[in-house]
Amino acid sequence: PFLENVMQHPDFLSGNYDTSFIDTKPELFEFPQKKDRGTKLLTYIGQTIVNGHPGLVKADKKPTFVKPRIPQTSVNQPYPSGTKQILDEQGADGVVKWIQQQKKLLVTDTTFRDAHQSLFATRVRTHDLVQIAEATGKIASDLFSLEMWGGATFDTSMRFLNEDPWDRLMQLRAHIPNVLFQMLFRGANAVGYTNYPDNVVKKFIETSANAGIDVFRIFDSLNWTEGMRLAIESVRENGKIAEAAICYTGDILDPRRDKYNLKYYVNLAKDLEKAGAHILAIKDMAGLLKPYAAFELVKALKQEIGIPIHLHTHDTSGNAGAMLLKATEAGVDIVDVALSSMSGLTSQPSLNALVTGLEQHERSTGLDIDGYQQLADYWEDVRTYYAGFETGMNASNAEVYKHEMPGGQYTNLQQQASGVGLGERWGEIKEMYSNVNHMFGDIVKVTPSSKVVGDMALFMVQNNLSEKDVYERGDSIDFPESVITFFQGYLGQPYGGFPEKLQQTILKGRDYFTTRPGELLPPADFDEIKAILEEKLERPITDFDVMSYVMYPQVFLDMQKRQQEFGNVSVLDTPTFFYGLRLGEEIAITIEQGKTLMVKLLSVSELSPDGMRTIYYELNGQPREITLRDAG
Ligand code: 3PY
Ligand code: ZN
Repeated sequence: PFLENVMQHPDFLSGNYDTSFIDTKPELFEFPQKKDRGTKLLTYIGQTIVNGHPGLVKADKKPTFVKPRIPQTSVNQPYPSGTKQILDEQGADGVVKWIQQQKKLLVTDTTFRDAHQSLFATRVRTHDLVQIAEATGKIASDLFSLEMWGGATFDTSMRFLNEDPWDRLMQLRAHIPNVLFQMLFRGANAVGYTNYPDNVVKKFIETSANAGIDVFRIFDSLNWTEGMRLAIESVRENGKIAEAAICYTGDILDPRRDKYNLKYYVNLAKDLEKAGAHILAIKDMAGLLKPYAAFELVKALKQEIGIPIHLHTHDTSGNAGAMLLKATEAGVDIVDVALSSMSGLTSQPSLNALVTGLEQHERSTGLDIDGYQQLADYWEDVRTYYAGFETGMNASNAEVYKHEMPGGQYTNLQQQASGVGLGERWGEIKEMYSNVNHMFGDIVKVTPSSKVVGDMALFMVQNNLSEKDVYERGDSIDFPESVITFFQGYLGQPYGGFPEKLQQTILKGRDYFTTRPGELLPPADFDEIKAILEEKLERPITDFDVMSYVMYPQVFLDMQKRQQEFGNVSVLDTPTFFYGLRLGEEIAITIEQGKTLMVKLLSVSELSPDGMRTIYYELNGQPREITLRDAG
């Protein structure tokens, strides 16, 4: 009967993976008529001129931007060999051995993934990554790795940028053949927000390994090893590097916070080493690891485990630079940093500052600082394109030690709060976030568990509920869906278990998992999904499409629809993508190698009585017009 309940669960029926989702939503397949590529792009640009870009305040006029400085590297200059060659020639164990032979501190650059995820809502487009890819491969060849995929990028590239995440991965791989590519993988939640059946997790890893990922940083949002084993094994089976993470929360130096003490982390690390991790990651997603705590933690781990240690943090409090130095003294092998112009605050600390700060030290990184300055210059210019998505945080803030919100969640939750009219009560929400964490039994908070805490905090503030109200009147309260499924064990089991009374109050007799959801969820039928998509979309469907669909069915199909209407908008430069064109402006759009469209904006008509505007262009010298609705 339990399994039956699972199958009847609304989450399952609405389906993250099964094909019933397709049957219940025929409107998803009503596509607009086929048009040529030029018309589609003119429609997109016109739409952006008239109605602005979703999520951006509509500008009266397209802002002006400087042309990004791209470091000059010669096409004839070969790519220096790097860590990727070590993996290809000596395998994952060869890389581990190589790391252990290094005295210098090794460096991962997160600019391509976490830096922009944490600074401006994961909005960096493939276009801007590809422009700097060759220079990155040639200049940054002595990095340990580039973190460049996974986490929120998979979802956002489809949802907001109309881009295929797989295409980004393969384009970057083609331009950077020498440095290890690293992704963030949410264990049983893959790159989504809930547990997937085991065959989905395995297939996703296999597909990304084939497309170019070398290092998989695997974490579980509750530090539940059971949720990570399958991913670790699958990465190993694919000959890639399994980096398993302990997510850091609390404060090991504070005797009052004894749930997550040094012993807890050491035991977890030992479990992950036993489970087959090649590297251990310390994932400090909120930036709570204090400098002297880092020293103690890294020192203890170096004594207790035999695999290399890779440290990830966020600089929200402003303490992260100091923390990295203490971790370096304690013997950490690899650290995550971002190019200076993409560093600090909710992002990672600065690569350039770390590299120069450690010069002459016995563990100096040996990286060429002039080259990295050039890469930072490029990102300084490109970052201005995304100003409309910036967090608005101007200075570091040590309050993070109190609310413990991950770097990537802070501004999202703030947005969510404003969206439901609670912008004014942000202070209360932060405090409630901390209370909810306490009510939930002090849990690890990272995607997706952090979202559950955020949803509950918002819900309580919105409905003026205190903790006492929840216990006393909980039977008559409809809690948010994410909170219910969390207490049903859909994200796995928290350390120390669920608080029983609250679980009963929230579940109201519903069934719940005590084992791994992935074991019980029926496997996805990839062939069936492929066949149906092929029929409905009337085009050949790749394994990549199938995986995108399985992760985010609705988002994937919405994107297909927009692609039918607007074509491949990833060929547009970013200012045009966000702001359209200025009157009289002409751009060249390379739609495929050797095929360029010249597009010039001539004029935009007044609003017609039925709410339409006509945009007059020149396309390759010929007049063209597009008429569309002004949403007002
Ligand atoms: C993600 O899962 O996207 C994260 O960055 C978690 O820290
Ligand atoms: Zn992070």
